[in-house]
Amino acid sequence: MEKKWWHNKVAYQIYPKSFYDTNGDGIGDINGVIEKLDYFKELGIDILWLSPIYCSPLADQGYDISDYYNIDPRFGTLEDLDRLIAEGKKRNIGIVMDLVVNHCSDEHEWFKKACADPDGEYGKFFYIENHKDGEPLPCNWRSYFGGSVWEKLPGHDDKVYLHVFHKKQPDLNWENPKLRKEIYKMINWWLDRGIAGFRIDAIINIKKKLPFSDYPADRDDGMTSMNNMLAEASGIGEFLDEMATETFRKYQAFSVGEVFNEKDEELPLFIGNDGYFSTMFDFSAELIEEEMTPDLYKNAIFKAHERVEGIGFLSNIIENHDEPRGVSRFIPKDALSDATKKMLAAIYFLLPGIPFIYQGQEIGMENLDSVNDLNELDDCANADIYENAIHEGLSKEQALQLLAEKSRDNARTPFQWSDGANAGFTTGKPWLMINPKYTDINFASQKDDPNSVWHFYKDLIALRKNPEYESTFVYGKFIPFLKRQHNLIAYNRVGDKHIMVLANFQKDAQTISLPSKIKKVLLTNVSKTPDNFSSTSTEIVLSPYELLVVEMV
Ligand code: TEU
Ligand code: CA
Repeated sequence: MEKKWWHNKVAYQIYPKSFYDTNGDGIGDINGVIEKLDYFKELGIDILWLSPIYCSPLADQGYDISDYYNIDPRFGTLEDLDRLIAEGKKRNIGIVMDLVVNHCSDEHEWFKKACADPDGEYGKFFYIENHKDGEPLPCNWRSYFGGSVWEKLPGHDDKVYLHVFHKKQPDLNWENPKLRKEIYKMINWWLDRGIAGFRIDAIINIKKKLPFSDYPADRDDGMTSMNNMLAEASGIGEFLDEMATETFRKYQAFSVGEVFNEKDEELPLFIGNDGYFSTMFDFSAELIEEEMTPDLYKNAIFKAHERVEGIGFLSNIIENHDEPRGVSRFIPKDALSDATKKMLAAIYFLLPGIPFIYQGQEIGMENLDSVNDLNELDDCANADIYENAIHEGLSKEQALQLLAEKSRDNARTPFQWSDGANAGFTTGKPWLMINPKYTDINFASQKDDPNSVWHFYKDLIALRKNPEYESTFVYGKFIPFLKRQHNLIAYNRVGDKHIMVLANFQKDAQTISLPSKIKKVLLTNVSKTPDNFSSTSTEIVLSPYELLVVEMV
């Protein structure tokens, strides 16, 4: 594998609206990120990915962009962003923007022009079809947020436009070379401004199976999940290769794709040497539909990494702004503690690939315990989850409970800086409720406690970057250990050094036989001290939920 500058980096996702508010309007801002740059420096972060801050009506929290060349005034100005880029550079922190190009906002000038003249140049930037009332729609695809993907084109009773997400997110027509050129121009404009790269949103959706056609209904609304269409759409590689050549490759830019349905044979094209992207997220654990167990989690992440071994780098996460909190999802409720949060952190963080931390994860932020009313929350995806639950026969209370477990808002409540007013996030009224757990879980209470979750993350990053071990963590082989042993998540990283990660994911102790003796304990979730392991045998007993990261003889 060719070495690239991003291989040894640690990345962090900021959800700007909920990160830190500096002017008291209840909305996090770019200045808030600048103020906290030393926080990231101290933690050891190299790359900061900012969820969208472009001009937007915020129908889908900025994933609906109305001007790709400017910053939404609620987040700041272009000058603020330039300052962030410059201040980041001083600290060796690269800024990564979110690239949302499957769709734009219906308030973007392209869409306004398309509405004014659907047959003109900008009409061809979108998917606009003729449709008369009473006739079937062009196809029965269900949008990701519920309801048909088709919506009446404003001002034209006889036309509809396609939106696979919210109706305020019309899909851009990638089949049109003029549109593609506009996108590449915009990407390069940002790269010229000095950003380190992009996270590429919802990119698998840019290739549609045409002509539009129905798939078998999978709910009694007569519609079909987008996945059915995506499984049949082929040819996305031409778009992605062109985009990479016209943009990222010219700049050696970092690019991380939101991709989750690639076929085995496509992997080298996506993330191999000079692939379409530098890396893509590993969503294998997030996609598990059954009730979560340690074994399911292990099998998913191990399989994902065995699959890309020798080909390229995955980006590892336990959560993002679209998921409930990782600790609430992957750790059984009765076992949720600082110790298990640390265990989960080490398991995913020391896998091959690029570790991403999502804002608040490093202090162990959890899901909401309950939701009293739909209005307490914000996300445009909530209504579909709620209504579908009611439709399936759940009570109102059960449907709200489901949202407390599944809503994307779990990850979007403001960062818990302290146990003070509004968790120290704002002096004003926060745009979204603060998670009531902020009095227990907050940064201020953890920063001086060497046994806190926050310090564990700091230690984890420092360990991965320790010159003695770095090449093993970055380029060492990944070899699962005792893969079939129930509730044990264990693997070897083998390079210049032999390192093992051993996690006993259960409430009983568990005995294992190691391939050799332990030379040194590098990290544990039980106590901070042991430098030399006293064990003289290769058989060790892991206590309940014990994590050990060790160097082997
Ligand atoms: O998400 C794309 C995506 O496919 C899903 O994770 C999606 O959020 C989910 O199915 C809806 O419940 C990206 C962004 O990460 C997400 O925040 C945006 O809403 C979406 O694209 C549209 O831009
Ligand atoms: Ca603000």
